[in-house]
Amino acid sequence: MVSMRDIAKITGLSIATISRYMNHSGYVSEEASLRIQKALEETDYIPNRNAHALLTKRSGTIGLLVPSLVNPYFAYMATRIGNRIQKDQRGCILGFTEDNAKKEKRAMEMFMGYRVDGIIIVRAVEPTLWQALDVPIVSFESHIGPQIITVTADNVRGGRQAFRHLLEKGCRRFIHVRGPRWFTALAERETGFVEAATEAGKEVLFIQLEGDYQVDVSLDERRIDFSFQRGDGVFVFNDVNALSVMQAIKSQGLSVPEDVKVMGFDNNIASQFYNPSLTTVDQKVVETSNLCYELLDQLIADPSLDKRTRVVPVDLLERHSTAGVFA
Ligand code: XLF
Repeated sequence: MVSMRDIAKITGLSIATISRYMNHSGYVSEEASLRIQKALEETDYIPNRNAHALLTKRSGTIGLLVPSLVNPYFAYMATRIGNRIQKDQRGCILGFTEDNAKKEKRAMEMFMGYRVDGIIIVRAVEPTLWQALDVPIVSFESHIGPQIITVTADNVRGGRQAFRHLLEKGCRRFIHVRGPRWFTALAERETGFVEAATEAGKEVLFIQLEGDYQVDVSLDERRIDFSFQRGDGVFVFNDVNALSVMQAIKSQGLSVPEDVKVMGFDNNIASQFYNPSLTTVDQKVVETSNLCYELLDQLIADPSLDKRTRVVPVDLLERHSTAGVFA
């Protein structure tokens, strides 16, 4: 493997100059920079990250913690953020909470052990774990504390849009399938849905699911004990769970959207391929992922960055699962 010494030999410059150039840590003339860059390219030089870390006192790694990769929304988010990390020539340490406080703690200890330069945590279970850490953190959805930036979708607005859509579709009963009560985003979605229903003088019925999808949960285990009727409009807390609901509706001999209209929240990458394709509230995975990474990157450079919550706008996306209007 090509070393810094080899680059010094090829360019006729000192190792100190090469090191200053590579670590952006002092003056290097334009002419020398061009010579070094040419030699690096011609030799396919791979920088030694450990040496760089010692010099800059930064590990060059980011900790990324997601609930799991089973839910396509989080899989997409992790891929997108991971790509940004890689593009900036940083390392990524990926951890999974599966919405479990013990797993979250273990991931936190691993990140701190590796001295990561920053952490992005998606749907933190245990806010107190993160509050006292002396490392830049961006949190998706969970409000950890005033010193930690939260990025979240406009969930209340999304809930309101969902209700208005089902109302326009002539639905007669409004059902909200809600997920675990501690997911902040879900409480907000529910608030928007219920507020809009109350304003329209309509009642909301609830179905409670105890978890989001995890590695060992099958559709069968989440059988939904509820009697659906023709004319129902169902708003499910996220897209992947809308699948179970459509399954339950079909198993009762009803069709979506002819008998029951169903919609989700996310616009995960698979929702367009469900049968029927799923109407949903698009919570902009690309913008959200980019924003999380860019904020963390800025925070690493400048810890005094404004810590206010960033809210990403949402849009209703109409597809086949709510097609037609009930007479
Ligand atoms: O935490 C919420 C629930 O599920 C998150 O935004 C998601 O919608 C992703 O599927």
